[in-house]
Amino acid sequence: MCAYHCSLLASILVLSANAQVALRPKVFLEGPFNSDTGTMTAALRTQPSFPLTEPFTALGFTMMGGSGEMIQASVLDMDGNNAVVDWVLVELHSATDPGTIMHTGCALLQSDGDVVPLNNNGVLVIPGATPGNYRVAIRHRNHLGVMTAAPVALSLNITTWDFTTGALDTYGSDALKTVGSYRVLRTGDAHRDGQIKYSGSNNDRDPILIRLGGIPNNVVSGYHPEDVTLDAQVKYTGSGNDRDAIMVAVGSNTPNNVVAQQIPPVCPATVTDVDGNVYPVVQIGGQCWMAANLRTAHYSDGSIIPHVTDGYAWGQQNTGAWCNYDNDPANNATYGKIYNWFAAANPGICPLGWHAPTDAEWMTLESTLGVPAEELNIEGWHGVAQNVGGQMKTIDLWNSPNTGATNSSGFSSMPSGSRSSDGDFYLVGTDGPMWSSSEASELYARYRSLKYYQTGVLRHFFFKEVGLCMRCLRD
Ligand SMILES: [Ca+2]
Ligand SMILES: [Ca+2]
Ligand SMILES: [Ca+2]
Repeated sequence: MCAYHCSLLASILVLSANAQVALRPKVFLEGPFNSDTGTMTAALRTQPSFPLTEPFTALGFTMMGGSGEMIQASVLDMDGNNAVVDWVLVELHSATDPGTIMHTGCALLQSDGDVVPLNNNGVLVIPGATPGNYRVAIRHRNHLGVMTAAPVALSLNITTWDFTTGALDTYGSDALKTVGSYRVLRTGDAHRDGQIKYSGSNNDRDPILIRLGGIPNNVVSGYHPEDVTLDAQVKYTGSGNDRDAIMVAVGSNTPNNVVAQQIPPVCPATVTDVDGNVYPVVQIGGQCWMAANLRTAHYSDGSIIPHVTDGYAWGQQNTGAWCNYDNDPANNATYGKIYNWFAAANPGICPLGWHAPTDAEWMTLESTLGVPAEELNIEGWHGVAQNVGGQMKTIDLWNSPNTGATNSSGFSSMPSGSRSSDGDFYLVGTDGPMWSSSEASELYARYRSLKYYQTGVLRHFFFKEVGLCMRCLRD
C-alpha cells in the first residue's frame, strides 16, 4: 500500500469479504468548489432529477463493473461536510498499460472531497478487483478526470489518495487545476469528449445555449451536463453562469485553446498508417479494432507492398501484394485494398503498435459479441442465433436483404469482395472476407467472413494467394 507517494495516509482495516481492494480517494471538482471553505457546494442533491441510478452507463462510459448501481434517496439527506455533491466513477487501470481499464466502481463524492460508497458512508470497495498494482483514476460527467502517475499497490488495507493537495503525482501533464492551495478537477466538458473547448466544432459552450432553447437569458434548473458549475442551474449569462466557467477553463485570453483530459483513452479515436491514411477505431470488449479496411500501399517500415493488377501474376505471387477490387481505384476509399495472405502475415502490414488479428483474436471478438464458447473453434458459421454478423455489418453497402445488419458493435464490416487465385474478382456487395495472420496449413490461412443473407460469422480458410481485405488490431 502507499508504495510511491507516502505523504499519503494509510490505515488498516480487515474486511471480512473475499480478497478485494479498499480505497479512500479524495478529490475536488472545480465547478462547486469554494476555496475559502475548502469544500464543495452540494446543490444538486435536492433536485428531483438527481439520478438514483448511476449515470455513467447511460452516458457511454466504459464500465468494467458497477454498472446499474443505485442509491437510496435517503443518502441525499445528509448535510454538511458529508453532503453528496455528485456521482463519480473510480477506475482501476492496468499497471503496465495505462489506457486499459481493469475495474470500475461507482461512488459518491462528498462536500469535503471524500469519495465514498453508495451508502454515503465508509470505505469504497471496487467490485471484482483483487489486490494488485493499479493506476487509480476518477472521472466525472462534466469535469476532466485524473489518474495517478504511477501504479500503486491496492489491497484489503485501506489506501488513501488525496488528489487535492498537489502532493500526489498525476498522469500526464498538468492534469489538475490549482485553486488557492488546492488542486481540483477542471470543469467545462459539457459536450463530454474528454476535452474542454470554448469555440469551434464540438465545443462545450453551444450545448448550454441549446439547453436554454436558444434564449441566452433563460435559466434551466435540474441535473444537466451543461451545468458545469454544479449549482443545479444551466445559465449562459449573468452571475455564476456556466459559459464563463468554460471560458476560464481554456483561458479568457485564449478562447481557441483546448484543454485535454490526462487519462489515456482505452482506444484512440483514430489510427494513421505509414501512407497517412486515417482509420476510425472502435473498442469492442478489451480490443481496439480499425473500423475500416486497411488501404496502405507500404509496410510500416516504409517499404513498398507490390501492386499486382495482372490476374495470372496475382495467382503466382508467393510474397506480399495488393490490388483494388476490379483493379478499380474507385473501390479503394470505401472497401480498402485487397491483400494476399503473404502481405497480411507480414509483421509490418499494420501501423506501428498494431497488428493483423490472429485466429484467436478473432475468437475474442466473436466471444465478446456473443458467439457461444462451444462454437468458437468450429469450421463454419458462428453466432448465427446471436446475430453476431449482423452486429458487425454496416447497414448500407450490402446487397439486400443484409440480414440482421445493425452494426451495433461499430465494427462496420463492408462487403469488400475478394480476388481468387485465378486472378478474378468475386463477391463484392455480398461477402466481406478478412484475413487473420494465422496459418491453417502449408497452403491455407484462416480468415473470417460475413454474408449478405447471414446473421453469423464464417470461420474458414483460403489459399494464401487469395486476396482479401484486412483489419488491424491494436497491440
Ligand atoms: Ca467526508
Ligand atoms: Ca468537451
Ligand atoms: Ca450552473
